[in-house]
This record gives sequence, structure tokens and C-alpha cells, in this order.
Amino acid sequence: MELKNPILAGFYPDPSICRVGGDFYMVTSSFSFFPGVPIFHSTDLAHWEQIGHVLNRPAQLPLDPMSISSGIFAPTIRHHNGTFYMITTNINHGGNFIVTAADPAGPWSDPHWISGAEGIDPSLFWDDDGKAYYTGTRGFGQTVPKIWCSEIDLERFELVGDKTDLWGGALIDCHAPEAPHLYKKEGWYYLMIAEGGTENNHAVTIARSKTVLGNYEGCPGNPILTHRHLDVNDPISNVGHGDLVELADGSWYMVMLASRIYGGYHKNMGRETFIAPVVWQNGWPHVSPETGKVEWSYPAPDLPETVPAPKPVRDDFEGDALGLDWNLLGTPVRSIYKLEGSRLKIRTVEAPICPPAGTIFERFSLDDRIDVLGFVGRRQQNMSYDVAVSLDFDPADKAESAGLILLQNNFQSVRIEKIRHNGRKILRAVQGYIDLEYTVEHNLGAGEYHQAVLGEIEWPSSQVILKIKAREQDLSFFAADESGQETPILEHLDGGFLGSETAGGFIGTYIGLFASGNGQDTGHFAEFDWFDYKGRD
Ligand code: 6LW
Repeated sequence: MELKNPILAGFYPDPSICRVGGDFYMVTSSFSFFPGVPIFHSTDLAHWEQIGHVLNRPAQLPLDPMSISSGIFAPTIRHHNGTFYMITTNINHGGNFIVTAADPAGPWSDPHWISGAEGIDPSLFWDDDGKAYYTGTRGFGQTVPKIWCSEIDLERFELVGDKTDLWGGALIDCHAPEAPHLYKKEGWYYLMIAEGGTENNHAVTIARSKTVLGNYEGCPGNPILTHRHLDVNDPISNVGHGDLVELADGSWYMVMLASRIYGGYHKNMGRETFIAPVVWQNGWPHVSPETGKVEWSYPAPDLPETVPAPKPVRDDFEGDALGLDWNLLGTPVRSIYKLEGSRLKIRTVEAPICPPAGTIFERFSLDDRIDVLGFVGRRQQNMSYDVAVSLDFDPADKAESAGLILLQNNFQSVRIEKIRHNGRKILRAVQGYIDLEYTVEHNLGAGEYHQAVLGEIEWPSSQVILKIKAREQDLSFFAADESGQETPILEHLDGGFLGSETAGGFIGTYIGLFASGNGQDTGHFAEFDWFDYKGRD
């Protein structure tokens, strides 16, 4: 058996891992997608099965659908004295909070908000004397952010005593020291962080101290992991933001985020979860020691295998709940879909799936006037893939639309939509994009939103099978009838614009089903009978 990277394919950034006996659990960031913080289980580190979402109730997860790269930032998962703890930041709704559970599959508690906890990327550490410590990054977005630490009372979920700055990163004035985790090994406290920013200068660095609050001395070999020195088009890039786990036999592994780069410096799948072995030498960890960089595969550790059933290509939308692959965008403060008669029915809500052309976006592009979007989507997990979906929709007037969208963020997407235009029923391909006034340091997009109709065909029937064939960055869109006869709508679009390096933000591409009344909730439903996703790489 081998550990094959990525271990979580598609948009699964900022992984955090913990081990409880023979079981490993992992969580990742989820930003403005609902439910939030997917949680995975494994017994062998190679096969991971999603067992739920940590945040699956609206009361746990206030989110804005038009602020896709805000919401839930990097989570940490830990287990202590029979309780699971997940700590994270809701960047635009309340800050840092902890939820707990006896069973990692849930239910998880309501949020315990940590008053006075500044910044992002919180983590928890228990010392041998039973005291618990909170670490985070403060000064985020300023010139000299710092990793800070405070004791925390986990009965009352309150910080205790002073906040101490522990470390500012390995490089002088380093960019974005973040993602701190504390570990204790052989009498040393190790503080592992990420720095350099979550693009191709990303890195993992480490410092250690004899006492928990410092003084921390940096590892002379820092960074202990980076691909920043490699070609930016290296097929594995942006390596950083890791968490360590010790196996029962005393061996160690690191999970970290990295991106698969293809068709130029494009990372359409955003930041994914990778793994590498770690050995300790002379008191410091060495990651992937044979080559010093993250590889596509490693021999698996000697652990009992648990191989999940292969995922079916087709979702028939049977049952009364969506599968764990599916997400909404923003908190469902009112219902936007129903599962009925083995169909997913999405309501023609008032918000357009993409903003009107001419909208000006800044920073995280907040638009809190929009409460819900008629969007149900899943991650792109392969460089090449085929998608097909059966849509039954008869647009009642010229405002309604429904279809299939590749969505990188609120203002970077391409969609095929069924609309009624001048009395004709048509299927058209529309690209949404923003002028690239792209702020590299802060990962934020700003500019004017545009839309371009790139293809159009007449389609009188309410029934259609919409298809996407993605061959790396070469994207083609088709309509098919029940006999399978395909008609192209748009062929050979360069998909490179669906990468977050041009779009800004933290997201990987989603494949979404949508419906809208474009200005008013018309109370109709676009009906999706089945959905196929087939990875080809
Ligand atoms: C996260 C930070 C980072 O909070 O990006 O790569 C931010 N690391 O640690 C969003 O994922």
C-alpha cells in the first residue's frame, strides 16, 4: 500500500489531524460553504472517509454567500480526556470559537466564542500538568504579525492571564506567520507555523523552547518544508500550513496544504491536503527526508487498512438528505432546495447566481443584502473530468435561469444556463470575470465584474442533459437529449481563469447546480434528476 498524494483531492486547505488510538481524524477549512469544516476518518493515513461536517447547523455557522473567501478559516482538531475539540475562526461573524463532541461524527456543540482572542488560526495544546494553551496569529494583515499564546480555561472557554508573543517566524519580518501548532517531545515545546503566505512562497518553519511560553529558538534548518525554491510551475506548489501526528509506533507524519499546478501557474482545485513522512534528527523534524520535498507517493506505514466503498459516479438524489460531497454557499437562513421524488429541486430565489455586470468588488466583496443563493455544489477533484446533469426546467419568464456552473468565487465563473429570451428558450454559456487588480500580498480580488456570453443554442424542450468535458484547462460544454445526441454550446474555453491565483481568495473550483429568479423569488424549482462526476486523472 502507498500513501498517494493528494490524500484529500480538491479544495481541502489548512488540514489539521489528530490520532485517538488506531483512528485518525482530519478537518479542513470551508470558508463560506455550508455545512462547514468537513471531518474525515482513517485508520491507515492512505484512505480517508468523510464522516460528517463539524459545523452543520445554521446556528453554528453564520456565513455570507457573497463573501466566499471569508467565513471559516483554518481549523484545528484535538482530542483530550475523551472529548474532541475543534477550534477555528469565523473571520466575518464572531471571530475565534471552539466546538466539542464526544463522537467526531457529531453532534458537535454550539460555538463557545473566545472573548479577547485576537487574529486567526487558533490551536489548542495541553501540557502534562493538565493546563491548556491557546495559540493564534495576531496582527494579521499588519507588518509584523506574531504568534501569540495564552492559557485557556476549557471549562469556561475563557483565556486566562497574559497573552505572550511567542515567535515572529524564521525570516526577519517574515510574511504572514500563521497556522501555529504546539507539540511536546522529549522535554521540548515545539511551535510549528506556516510563513511566506499561502501562495508559492509558503513554508513550514519551527522553533522550540524548554518552557511553554518561551523563549523559542528557531530551527537552524528552517524552513523545514517549502517548495518556494522550485519552479513556480512545479506540479506540486504552495506547500505549507502543516500539522504533525505521531503514530503508535513512534513514527511521525505531517499533513499540509499544497496545490496541483496545471496549464501554467493555475491551481483550479485551490489548496488540497497532502501528506509526508517526518523523521526527527538532532532534536528537529525533517520532512520527506529522502528528497526534502513533497512527493506524489510514499510507502504507507504498517497500519490496518480501511478501504471505503468507491464513490459512485452518479448521484440519483434519492433519500431525504444531500450526500456529504454537496455544499451550499452561505448559511441556509431559508430553504433553497428540496429533495423530492428522487430529484434535487432548487428554488428560483431572487439573488442572481452571479452578480450583475458592472458590480465593483473590493477585498472580500461583502454584499450582505444577499441572504441566500440558489446554489448546490461539489468540489472539482481532478484535473480532467466529465460532468453530466439531467435538468428539467421551463423558464417561466425572461428573468428565470437555471443550470450548471463552474465557480471559483463569486466573480470568477463560467455557467451554462437555460433562459427564455425574446420568446425563445435557449441554453447559453456565460463567463463571469473580474479585471485583475489583484493584490498578491493579501490574496484579495478587487475590480469591476464583467459577463460575456460565449455561446448560445436554442433548446425548446424543458428536459436537457448538460455536460462539461474538462481536459486539464481545456473546457467544453454540451447539451444532450435523452438519446445522448450532443450539441456543443461552447468548446475549448481555457479554464486557467478558474484558479485562485488570478481570482484571489482561498477557494478551489466548485461544480454547482443553480436556479434564480434574477431579481425576485418566483417560487419555481429547477429540477435535477441525477448528477454524474467522473474524474479522469
Ligand atoms: C489560513 C492561513 C492560511 O487561515 O490561509 O495557508 C488562511 N494558510 O493559515 C486561509 O486558509
